[in-house]
Amino acid sequence: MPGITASVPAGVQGLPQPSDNFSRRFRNRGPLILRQIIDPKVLNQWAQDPEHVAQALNNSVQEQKQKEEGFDAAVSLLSITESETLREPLLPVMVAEDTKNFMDNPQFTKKIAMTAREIVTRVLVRPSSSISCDAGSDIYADNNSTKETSAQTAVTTTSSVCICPLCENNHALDSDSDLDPHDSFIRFYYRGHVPPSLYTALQIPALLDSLSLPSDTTPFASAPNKSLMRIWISLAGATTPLHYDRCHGILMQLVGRKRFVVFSHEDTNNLYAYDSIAGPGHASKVRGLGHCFPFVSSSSDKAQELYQQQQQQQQERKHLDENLSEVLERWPKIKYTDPWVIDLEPGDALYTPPGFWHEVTSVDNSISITVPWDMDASELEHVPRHMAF
Ligand SMILES: O=C(O)CCC(=O)C(=O)O
Repeated sequence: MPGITASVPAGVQGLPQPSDNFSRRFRNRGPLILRQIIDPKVLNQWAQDPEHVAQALNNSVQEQKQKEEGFDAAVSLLSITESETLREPLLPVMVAEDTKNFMDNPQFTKKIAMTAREIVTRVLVRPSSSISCDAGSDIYADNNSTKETSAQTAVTTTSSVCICPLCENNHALDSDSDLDPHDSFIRFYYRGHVPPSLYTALQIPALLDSLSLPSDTTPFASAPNKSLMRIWISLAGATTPLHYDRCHGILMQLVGRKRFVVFSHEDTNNLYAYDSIAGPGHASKVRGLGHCFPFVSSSSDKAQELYQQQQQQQQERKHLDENLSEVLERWPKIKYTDPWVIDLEPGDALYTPPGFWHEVTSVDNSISITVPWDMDASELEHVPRHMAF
């Protein structure tokens, strides 16, 4: 690997082992993986009962709409059939012309409206292919005015054969398309609130209980900030670009796999952060990190399978190295950083401390939820000065 290696943070075994591990390990305030912590019954319901998911989303939207007036004015202008509009509420969904810029910011994404059923069908019932690997063709990194030209570059680049697991079976999104929500190749990301009905449907209190969080320690001594809790529903390949949050967060992975690339706040000076005046606060210009590191492949004791795995790993390696070289060429200071690469499976959870940078890529079609806790006053006193909190 040229110039940079990635490590994996401390892990905590999940159920059924009793665990005060989280409590003990939490003191280092780094990211923590909790493997297979989520109740398999809950997982099954989310992965295999699309009706349950659609219903939970519909209820959550109705509930949220009662709280907020006009959740998105643009929604009414969209070409959704009348019968759909009458029968089901519409959810605001982010679409991006590439897959690497899913930020809730009009500079990076458009909003379209889809019914919960449409979202669930695309994510759970009719799985789509994953993205192409165009790690080097960042289209919005420095200047939005490069958008048109670079989007064309992205499409050209996508025609190459990719081996990275994030890029298998690609269908490129046509950059000239009008981002039609019914286009089966459109890439979308739904990020929704988790109002009380969804909180119940997700059995969040039980999930949190199963994490054995240290209840005498900040932040877990107080209740999570429910207003910031989110459900994340994405197609394979969708990437939330590198950013950091002001809260402690636990992401629970319900459906599909997700890859995190995480950096400590100590790496901030080498992460090409936007300043919050010229661009989105708390975000970096760097893209495509998730495409630079190998995936852990399943082990096998059969000689033929092992041989095939080795061949594939060698090819992957070359491809990943090329991606990394492109990233380093464009953002050379990345080589001074120490990333953690974390691949989450359904049933896993990840704790990310405030101020830790993370880029998140959906390896498969994915559903996750995040539960945030606010920093307390004493933590706020120790926020590094170079970070915009
Ligand atoms: O899952 C994602 O795409 C992003 C999650 C995230 O940014 C977070 O957990 O803070």
